[in-house]
Amino acid sequence: MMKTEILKLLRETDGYISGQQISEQFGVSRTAVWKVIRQLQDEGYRVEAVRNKGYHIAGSPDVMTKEELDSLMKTCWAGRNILYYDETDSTNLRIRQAGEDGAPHGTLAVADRQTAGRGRRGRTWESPQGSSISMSILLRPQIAPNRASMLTLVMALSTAEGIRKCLESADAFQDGGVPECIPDIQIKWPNDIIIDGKKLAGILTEMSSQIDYINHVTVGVGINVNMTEFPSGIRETATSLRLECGRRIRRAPLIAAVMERLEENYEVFLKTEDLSGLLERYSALLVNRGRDVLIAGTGEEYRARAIGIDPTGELVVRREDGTVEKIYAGEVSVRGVYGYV
Ligand code: BT5
Repeated sequence: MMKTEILKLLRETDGYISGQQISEQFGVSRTAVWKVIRQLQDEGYRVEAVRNKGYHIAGSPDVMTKEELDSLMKTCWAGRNILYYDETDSTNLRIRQAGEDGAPHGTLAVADRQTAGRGRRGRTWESPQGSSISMSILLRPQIAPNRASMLTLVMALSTAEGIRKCLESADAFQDGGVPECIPDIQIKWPNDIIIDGKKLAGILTEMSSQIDYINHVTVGVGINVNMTEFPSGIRETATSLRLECGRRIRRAPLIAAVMERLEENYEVFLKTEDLSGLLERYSALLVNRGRDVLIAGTGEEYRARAIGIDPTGELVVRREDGTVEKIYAGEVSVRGVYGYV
């Protein structure tokens, strides 16, 4: 479609491109080009026209459709087969079903809104319409089932890196332009993405397996993008990119950026079937590192100093008596001693 092509050209051009150049490139009249530009403007794209210079795209709306996602995806397999829903119960459930129906590795379900978004252990996840990202990817790793929990950490790293990378590009913002400062995006082991002590995103990994064989894994990510307020239960602990950056963010490029990071990090993970190749980058983003944490969940609750993670993704902590222990994500929940982190 010419509209998609012209849009792509405008995005790829730094500065201005003349109507003449566009019409020559596509072999159409300048009036035809002008009509497409008008259509784009009607759809909300901020295309500026300057006499003697031409056209320039200053900002794009937050369109999240299958076409928009497909056009931005730069990966080989991650997010290459997209199932898009304006509304669904939970993208993790859609991917579990797709996995059972034989969908390919890398299939990605994206929803504008979830009616039954899920957290871990039966908790709920808020995913309101128009302002959040709810997505789940289908993975078919040929690894032992007891290694699958590490995929949560692979996704956490990819989400943090993808968000950061996206915020560095003008394409991320509805009004164009790059931000003056990018907030520190950190990881709270094992599955939360944090900005300034508040939860920006969460990850839920689920698996269908035999005793020694993985059928498939679903890794779901929820990201708070353009929300300006939260329900009372999470008002103190949740944040969004819009609240942190003060700007409206486009969701589609963000999804594409996370998929790009995931594809690369997943390949690194598969080489050793653990996190050794990702440890350095993960640890650099680990908000718990060097801090006291409260460990709860296996009966007794105790305080310890988090040291880092080991290559299998377990949190390494030192207890007050000096003994070093490893905490497996499935066993416990870790809370900061001072508030949420
Ligand atoms: C998580 O659980 O953080 C995993 C969230 C995974 C959500 C994605 S969205 C796509 C896919 N489809 C799904 O159905 N789920 C996945 P957990 O660590 O258990 O945290 C849940 C807790 O976070 C809740 O009990 C609330 O306190 C809080 N919470 C709920 N919604 C939130 C939000 N939008 N932002 C921040 N915190 C939230």
